[in-house]
Amino acid sequence: MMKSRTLRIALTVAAAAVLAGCSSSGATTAPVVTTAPVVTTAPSAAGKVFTLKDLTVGFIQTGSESGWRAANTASFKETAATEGVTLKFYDAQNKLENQVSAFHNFVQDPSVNVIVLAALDVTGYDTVLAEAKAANKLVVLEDRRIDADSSMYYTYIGSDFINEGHEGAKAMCDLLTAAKVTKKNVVEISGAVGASAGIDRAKGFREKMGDCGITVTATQTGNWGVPESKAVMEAFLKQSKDIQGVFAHNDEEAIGAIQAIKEAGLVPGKDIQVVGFDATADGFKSLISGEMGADIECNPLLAPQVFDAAVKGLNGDTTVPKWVPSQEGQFFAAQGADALNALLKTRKY
Ligand code: GYE
Repeated sequence: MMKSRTLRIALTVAAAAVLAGCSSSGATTAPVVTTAPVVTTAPSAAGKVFTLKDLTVGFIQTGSESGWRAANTASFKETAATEGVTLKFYDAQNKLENQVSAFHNFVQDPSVNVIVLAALDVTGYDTVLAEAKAANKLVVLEDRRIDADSSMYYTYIGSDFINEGHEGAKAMCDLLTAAKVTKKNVVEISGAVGASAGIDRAKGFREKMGDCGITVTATQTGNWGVPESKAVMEAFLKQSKDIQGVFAHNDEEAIGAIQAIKEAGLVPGKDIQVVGFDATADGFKSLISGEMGADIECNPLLAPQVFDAAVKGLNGDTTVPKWVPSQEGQFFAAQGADALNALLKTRKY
């Protein structure tokens, strides 16, 4: 029996095909399965040199779950407007099946010559990736990696989340050492289940946490949001007050944990050390107040690199690596409010 999620995806693809069949003529046509011939836009059509203005990008975004995501979406909309790229933006509202059906529809759409995917999950795209390959549509992954053979997409532009996890563990070690605590019990508020950003940050953190004897005593998803993460931290504190640190997979989750810590009468940054990820403006404010001790940056401004790679791909350039890691750093409360405030003024997110 096909696993329910795979069945749901297959049904979604078939449904999208039927819908595609319906929408064009209005009259119901016989259900077509995804073998319908699609209009191909072979890259580097003979002699044509593609430029940014030739791009019609079908962009499949995860949703709007965080400050990081808002900055990532703005990067695509603003860069497209500046560079004259035609952007067909799709917000999947954090539903995998929505991403799969949008992907299918962009493969069917003859005007689209590049599909850009910010993947909600590491799996679930095999069918539509194969469709895109059959239709000779260029696919670029942005932000998050997927567990697919790299021959199924042109390139992936996004962060080294495992390295971010390493940096998070190192920062937590430094904070706990500076706090002179003997025990190093850390609770984890993880990202949405299935997302490579969360999976890899968790892996990276665990690869380095042994350096100072950290133990992860509890873990639960906060789905990248403040209210859900606050509730998770409240539950952790009810279970045990023997917590010295919080490893939160993004700034919203760290801010939720900070709210719960304060409502429990404890002092974040003193009684419990908090490490977050993204380094958005809200994350910076928590660093400046000293409630968050470290914020591991993750760069959302990826559109220029993605569009440049797409042009190279359409022009048949085979020199672009399969992964282009983002440039990013780390920020610490110890840098001091003045320095952090000065930095904050220079940042776009
Ligand atoms: O950390 C989080 C967002 O994929 C890097 O997704 C991104 C993550 C980011 O919701 O805030």
